[in-house]
Amino acid sequence: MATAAAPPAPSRIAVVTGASSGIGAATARQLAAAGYRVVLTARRKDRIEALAEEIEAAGHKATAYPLDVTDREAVDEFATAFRTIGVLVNNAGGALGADPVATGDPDDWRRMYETNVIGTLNLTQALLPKLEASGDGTVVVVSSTAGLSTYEGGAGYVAAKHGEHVLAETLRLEIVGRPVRVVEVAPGMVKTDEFALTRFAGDQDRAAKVYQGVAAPLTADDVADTITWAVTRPAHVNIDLLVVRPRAQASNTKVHREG
Ligand code: 8X3
Repeated sequence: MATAAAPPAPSRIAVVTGASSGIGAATARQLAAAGYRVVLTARRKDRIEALAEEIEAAGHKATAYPLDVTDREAVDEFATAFRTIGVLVNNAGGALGADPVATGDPDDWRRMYETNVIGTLNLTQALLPKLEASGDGTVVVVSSTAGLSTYEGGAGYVAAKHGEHVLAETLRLEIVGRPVRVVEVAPGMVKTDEFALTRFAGDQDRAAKVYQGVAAPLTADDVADTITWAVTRPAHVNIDLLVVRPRAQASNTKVHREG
């Protein structure tokens, strides 16, 4: 029988990137409820401050720190605020466009690589010494099922998410023997307020079509739940990779739609 995970010591800090909405915000709420002092980072200061207030009002610990994960200088400065960190959740990122390879915008591809891969690299490099200093750290990479197989119109995003997947797999090899786990959570179809809308530059109709007829796409809370579960396993248990999809989605290209 697995040993129950001990609740984290009150000083344990969990840093969540992209905490202003969706999976990041839900993860911050759930990790705070699990006993972590959460540090919310995102570019949108007002959003993370409001969320930190909400979490504090619920009796948990939260602080907001505005941060652009692609700004390495700012990330290094952020890292100086901590002596040790228990958990880093690399969630910031997202998709831009769904054009075929033949016509995709190279700038979208670059931006996706920057936010998803370099953003994760920046935070992981800057905080790894702090995670190690905690004696039991966890790096979570929130990738995607797009990091494991491709689909038409997805190449720019798929390439970036494959990059994140490779980062997680390689880091796990490189730091084995040190007290830091590397966990990858790869969600499939998750209906959040912003993911599809951002992908389609605010086009509500195109965004709505992503989920059309799907009885129950995953919610941000479903994914936050899997992240929190993985993080709160006993320290010797490393959940390498969790693939999470709604029941209606058998693969990136096989989705059951009603009507
Ligand atoms: C989101 C999954 O199918 O839109 O990461 O690429 S998908």
